[in-house]
Amino acid sequence: MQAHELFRHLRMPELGDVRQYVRTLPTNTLMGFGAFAALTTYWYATRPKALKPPCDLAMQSVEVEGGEHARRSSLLSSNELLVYYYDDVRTVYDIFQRGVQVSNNGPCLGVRKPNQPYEWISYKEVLDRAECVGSALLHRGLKPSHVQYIGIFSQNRPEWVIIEQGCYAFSMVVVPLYDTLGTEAITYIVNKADLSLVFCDKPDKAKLLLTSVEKGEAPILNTIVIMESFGMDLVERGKKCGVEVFSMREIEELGRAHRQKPMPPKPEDLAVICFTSGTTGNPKGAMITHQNIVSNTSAFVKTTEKTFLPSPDDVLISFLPLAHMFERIVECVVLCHGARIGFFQGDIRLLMDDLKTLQPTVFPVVPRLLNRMFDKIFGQADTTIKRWMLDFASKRKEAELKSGIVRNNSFWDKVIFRKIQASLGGKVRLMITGAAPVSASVLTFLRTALGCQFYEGYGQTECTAGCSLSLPGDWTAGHVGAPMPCSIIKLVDVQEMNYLAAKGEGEVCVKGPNVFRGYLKDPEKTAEALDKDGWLHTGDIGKWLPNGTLKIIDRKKHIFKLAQGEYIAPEKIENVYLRCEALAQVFVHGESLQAFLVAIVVPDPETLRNWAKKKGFEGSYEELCKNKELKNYVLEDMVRIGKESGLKSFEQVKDIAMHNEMFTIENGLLTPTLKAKRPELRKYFQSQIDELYANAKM
Ligand SMILES: *[C@@H]1O[C@H](CO)[C@@H](O)[C@H](O)[C@H]1NC(C)=O
Ligand SMILES: *[C@@H]1O[C@H](CO)[C@@H](O)[C@H](O)[C@H]1NC(C)=O
Ligand SMILES: CC(=O)N[C@H]1CO[C@H](CO)[C@@H](O)[C@@H]1O
Repeated sequence: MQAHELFRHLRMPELGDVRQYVRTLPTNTLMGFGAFAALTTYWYATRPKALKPPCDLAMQSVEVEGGEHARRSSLLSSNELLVYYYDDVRTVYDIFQRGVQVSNNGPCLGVRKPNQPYEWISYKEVLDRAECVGSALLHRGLKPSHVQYIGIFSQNRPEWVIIEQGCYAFSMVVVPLYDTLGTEAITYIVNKADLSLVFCDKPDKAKLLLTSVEKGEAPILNTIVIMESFGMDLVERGKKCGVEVFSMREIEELGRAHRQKPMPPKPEDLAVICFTSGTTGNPKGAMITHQNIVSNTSAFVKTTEKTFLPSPDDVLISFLPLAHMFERIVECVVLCHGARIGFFQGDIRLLMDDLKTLQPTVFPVVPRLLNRMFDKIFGQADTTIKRWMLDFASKRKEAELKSGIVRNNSFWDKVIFRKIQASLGGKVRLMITGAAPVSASVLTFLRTALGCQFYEGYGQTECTAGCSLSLPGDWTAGHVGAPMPCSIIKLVDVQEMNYLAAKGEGEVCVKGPNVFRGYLKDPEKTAEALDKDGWLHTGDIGKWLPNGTLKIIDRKKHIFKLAQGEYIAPEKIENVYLRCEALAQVFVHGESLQAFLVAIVVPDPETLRNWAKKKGFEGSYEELCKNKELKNYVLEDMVRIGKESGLKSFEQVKDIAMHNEMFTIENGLLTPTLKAKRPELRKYFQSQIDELYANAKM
């Protein structure tokens, strides 16, 4: 490079004079200048730029007038909440229409076969197929109405979006079904939502539904559409129990032959009924309108507009279940801007390969996956020095993050983190996590290692995925950001746990256009979640931090009183007892008519025999579980650990029963998220519990 070219990089004025001067300099000095200029150029080119936050981060939320310490986003200029961002986008149907336009009919949905590149279908093609599906539904006698519910029982794939858009084109409502609900819950939903037609991806799922129909448990179901190929035996089997079985292609062709003009929904119409299985009883169907979805999507766009607006060049990797609102909202953000969605192959073990092939720019994640990534990175760093380097590099970048700088081109990225970034395809510029809390150290490390904008949100299905989100520029962890522009958040006293709104702590309650319309045909559960003023009670305990961000600090626990009036939080006690080496699971039970607690415990099949041996007991796991003397040793150990951990005497159990079968999702004692179903546990163990109380009285 010539010296005068270097000077041009430095953008110095009066270049003519300088050139003149340079010609008169000796060569050595010139080389020195050259080196200096090259370094300066490099420094300029890689100079970190701070992401300009959209507001003053010192105060990210503002108190709303009218008391109750409720707060709204400081991005809003008044208490008027954001309902939509683009004037012409008020429904999910509009979202897709906008995508068709801004992408100029670009690629929309992509899939790949094993070891192949992605193949794409265009926006118009999706729209065309969607309208065919919708027309076919009308032809089959389904009504273009916001009380017409259509089941989708499938993993993420293009057909999911096509069917969904097909339903919206004719104002119908989508009801996602998913495996982890379990057969019983799926049958329950088919009946509760009057699903006469369900789309399935695989023949297995169709078989599961047919079995319910054959047993007479789902009389309403009369049509199943299967996306993948299947044998004629299924059609025959369906015929016998009055269910017509079609292939997806047949349905699309039927619609093409009887094409109808779309009859799009209104913003206040239902779009989705999202069934979630809670800790108690049957699944609940959260009724979510088009406005709910659009307001959430808009709030996300509004929050990140200055730092991340997707363009048709953006690519989302779709692998988190579409049955949940979190993924749906991310897809809406992407589709609204004409960007692309590439689907994983359907097997999470192939995700890394899919990422490398797709090279996504948008990568939504859940904490479970983040933890796994974190463990893997440190697992692969097999020497102390490598781990130390990772840590050191992360600390250097954390210092930059604190001043709002997000980048992937620093020295540390090139030397340490490039491989990690490349494993995600090497193009990621936006990540979002939500759905569950993520540890601050994991989040901060990954923010530094991946060098992309990485948001953390908080929310639940009932407020359409989220109600708070971290603001661009605040890359600190340990909070869930400020209220989204579409919601107000207030904290409500939970006296028995000593959280008071006046002190900035309490149960998180949310209001706004993203809050759902209640549970399908379940006024009782709706009343538990939504109060008469429209506040959604989340059951989470939050705390306002001084800069107006929200921190989730606890969960409103299941709490009850014993006969003398002491408050008991059984989960806390269970967590203490779980430290006993011999135990795998503990269920603590108490009631207001009894003066003390009892517990059902499941000894750990892996450690029990060893543990018992030390106390002088031999036998199989089952035998040991029945051994009354051993039981006394276990109880003794529990009480010892309870005491060490500071349990009060009324918090200690007085007696236990040992059970030799784990609480699982299959036996109905755990939720799909592995939380204890307390009322079910109580019912299941009623006789043991009665016996424990009866024995104690003798
Ligand atoms: C670094 O970030 C930029 C902008 O966000 C992106 O275009 C680029 O692909 C990223 N590079 C890697 C290796 O992740
Ligand atoms: C907001 O407050 C929390 C807790 O005090 C802190 O960790 C975080 O750094 C603050 N954010 C900013 C941008 O100052
Ligand atoms: C109100 C709002 O916008 N909430 C959520 C919308 O969806 C995103 C992504 O799914 C969440 O992170 C937000 O918190």
